[in-house]
Amino acid sequence: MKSIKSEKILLLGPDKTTKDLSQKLSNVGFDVLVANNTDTALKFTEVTTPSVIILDIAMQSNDGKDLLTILKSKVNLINTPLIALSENTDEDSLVYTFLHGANDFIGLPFKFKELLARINNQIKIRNIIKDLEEKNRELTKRNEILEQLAITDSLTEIYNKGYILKRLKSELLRSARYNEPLSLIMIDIDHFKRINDSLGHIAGDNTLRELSKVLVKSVRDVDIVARYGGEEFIVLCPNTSVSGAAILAERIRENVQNTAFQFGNIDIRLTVSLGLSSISPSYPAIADVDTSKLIEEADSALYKAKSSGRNKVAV
Ligand code: GH3
Ligand code: MG
Ligand code: MG
Ligand code: MG
Repeated sequence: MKSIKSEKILLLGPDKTTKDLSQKLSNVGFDVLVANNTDTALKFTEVTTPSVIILDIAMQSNDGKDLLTILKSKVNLINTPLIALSENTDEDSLVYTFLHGANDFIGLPFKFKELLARINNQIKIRNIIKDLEEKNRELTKRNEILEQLAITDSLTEIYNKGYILKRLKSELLRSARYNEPLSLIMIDIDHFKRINDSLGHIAGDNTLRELSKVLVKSVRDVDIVARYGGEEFIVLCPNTSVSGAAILAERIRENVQNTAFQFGNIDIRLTVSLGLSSISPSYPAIADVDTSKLIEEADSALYKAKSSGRNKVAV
């Protein structure tokens, strides 16, 4: 909790209200700013956000508008409690004051100890709200990080299997809705075991990370790249026909072949095999297509690419 000394009070009202009160508030340690007219009051609120505003509602703005309403509409004062003072303590005046946003009310002439208790109360409430807001911001941030972690592959930092399967489902529905094709490329590194066997798992892991970067660089921003399993990857291509996906797959194949994956001072050379599957909008009842069907078809195409010599694209 802040010490009372650092709490700033903006005291607004005619001289007869503020003169004595400002002295008393200063004496108990508040940092008091006094304004006897609307212009000065509004200028103060531009440059400082007080802990509490005390307003004698006898004070009106130059154009006769209610200063209470003006202050309460200011964004930077949204969390600043306002205590209204008034000689009118009849029921209607009280209701009006609270309806226009006052957080508390005290009749004039005020009793100083009562006012002080009410000020401290408002500061306490404001601090609780501030703490809650801070905690809420932290939780929101933490949730965002957790949500990101839940869909990210920890080794390569691209999307993980869980995410691509979910996304595949939603992209299928989207394709059906907008009458668009959808393609999927399954990628498996050729003879990857040899890299682990000859250079060790660290080299293997490093290569998987570098390969992911090559994949991400090879595709469009709207394509989704994920690690599906150990050294298998999926690229999901919305609004892409089989011929478009074949061009992309071929580009990926070439990019991987032409990349030297550095590990220490060793240049690791790799190739990948790629299997394609595609759904065209003319496909009957595209929305009913099981997501596993696209994966199975890409998988068997990948098997063809492997068995026909690797470093190939197959449909
Ligand atoms: P091919 O695909 O060409 O048939 O041969 P391959 O040697 O790549 O065989 P396979 O696709 O079955 O590859 C599996 C190997 O990938 C086993 C393992 O050594 C390696 N691997 C899988 N996941 C990881 C991983 O997270 N890190 C490392 N370093 N290696 C992995
Ligand atoms: Mg494999
Ligand atoms: Mg294999
Ligand atoms: Mg492999």
